[in-house]
Amino acid sequence: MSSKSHLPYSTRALNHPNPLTKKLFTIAEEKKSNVTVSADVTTSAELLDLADRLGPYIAVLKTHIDILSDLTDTTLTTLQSLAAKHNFLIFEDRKFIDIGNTVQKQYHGGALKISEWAHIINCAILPGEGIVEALAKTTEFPDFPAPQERGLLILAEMTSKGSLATGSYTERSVEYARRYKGFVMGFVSTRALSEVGAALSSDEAGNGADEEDFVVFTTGVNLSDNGDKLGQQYQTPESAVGRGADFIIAGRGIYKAEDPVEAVRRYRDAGWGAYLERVGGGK
Ligand code: S5P
Repeated sequence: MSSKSHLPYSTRALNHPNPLTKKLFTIAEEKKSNVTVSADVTTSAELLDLADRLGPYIAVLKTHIDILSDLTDTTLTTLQSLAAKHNFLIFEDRKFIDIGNTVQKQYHGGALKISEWAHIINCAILPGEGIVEALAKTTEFPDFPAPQERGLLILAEMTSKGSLATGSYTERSVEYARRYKGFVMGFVSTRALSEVGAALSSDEAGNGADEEDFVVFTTGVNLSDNGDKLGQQYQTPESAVGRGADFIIAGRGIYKAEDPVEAVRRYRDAGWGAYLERVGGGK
């Protein structure tokens, strides 16, 4: 199985079968940015301010919407307008992890109405294949908004010390991604998983592994720290992209900086430079 990470985003966008992945690569190319900012602030004002100021420099804005102390419908509609204004996608880092019947209700409807405003969501596969199937099937509900603009990342590895998402757990993540690749865009992982995928037999769904092109989002990216006191472990944008990240996710390195706009530009330059290096500098 060949990884597509040596190819430019524009080439990967060209014939990509998943419309949201295609859009994501197109945005990255247009904005010359592979940065996802993890906007882990706790008020709507801070979140919307960051979205507006950092919006021009990012491909994706990642939220933990349930940490906002004052979430309203206006927060969500304004966030959507800012995503349209600055051309970025919204990734709600809800990490669904429950039986199918429950995650469908958490994703579509409920207090957070995630399906209405988040282009990208993620899940952990601890419950088994059913969680991926249930989330994918939610997009077939008659009142599901814009199924072409919704996608899932499987959390195949974690950056925290002692993470148990390793070995066969990570292999299963790749296997489930292949079975539901109409909805699964790729992974949150610390590296490209093409080697892990190669270790598996070509999948039962009959999808040729050579044809697949999953996106890798790598979190735990920071230009100045090695980690925090609660087990987070960091790597640099260069290291993450070198290991196969297509999109780098940085939180505190950007939003806690004295000047978050200056910081996001540094992460963008570092991430883009590493990407150009990886694809041979030709683009
Ligand atoms: O393995 C992971 C997966 C995720 S999504 N490790 C992580 O740190 N995350 C998330 O990335 C985490 O929930 C947080 O929102 C962000 C990292 O933030 P930072 O401030 O440490 O850059």
